[in-house]
Amino acid sequence: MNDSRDLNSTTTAKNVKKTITIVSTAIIVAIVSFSTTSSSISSVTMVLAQQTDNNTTTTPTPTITLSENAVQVNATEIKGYKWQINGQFNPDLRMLANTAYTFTVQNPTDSTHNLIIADSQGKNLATSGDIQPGGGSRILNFKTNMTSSGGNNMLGYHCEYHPDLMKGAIQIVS
Ligand SMILES: [Cu+2]
Repeated sequence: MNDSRDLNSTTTAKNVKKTITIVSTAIIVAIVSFSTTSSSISSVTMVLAQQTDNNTTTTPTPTITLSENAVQVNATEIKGYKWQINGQFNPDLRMLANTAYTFTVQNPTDSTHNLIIADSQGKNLATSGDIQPGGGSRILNFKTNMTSSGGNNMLGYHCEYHPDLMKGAIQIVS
């Protein structure tokens, strides 16, 4: 019994070794074929950088393009208050020029929030008004202008009551 078990484990060990060799070779081949263009190299570098970030506490800010007029926004409380927009936490937004957006803002948290879109000088352009805690909901309507108007295509959003926690940048793109 012992002998056959040893034989089995030796065979298994050999198979594992063989599999590892095959996988390593496949990875090397993949890296070599990725390295043939410079854009592939930078994407590999980006993946490596992201993995480094995951090992620390830093999470890169997601950027999403709002290609639909209707946008769902939720106030959330996970390690502090954050806006959740189309499923992402405090994302930077790309909004299309000359487009009317309707933000539906819901607040299931235990604190009042207020979604504000402001220009780069901090001037409020649109506000949802106070959204009551425990399930309150408000609509914020906002129509973007041309990207070139006054060179002011960088905007931002935040909460009036938690401006350092619930915020993100907005870029108007054509
Ligand atoms: Cu808030």
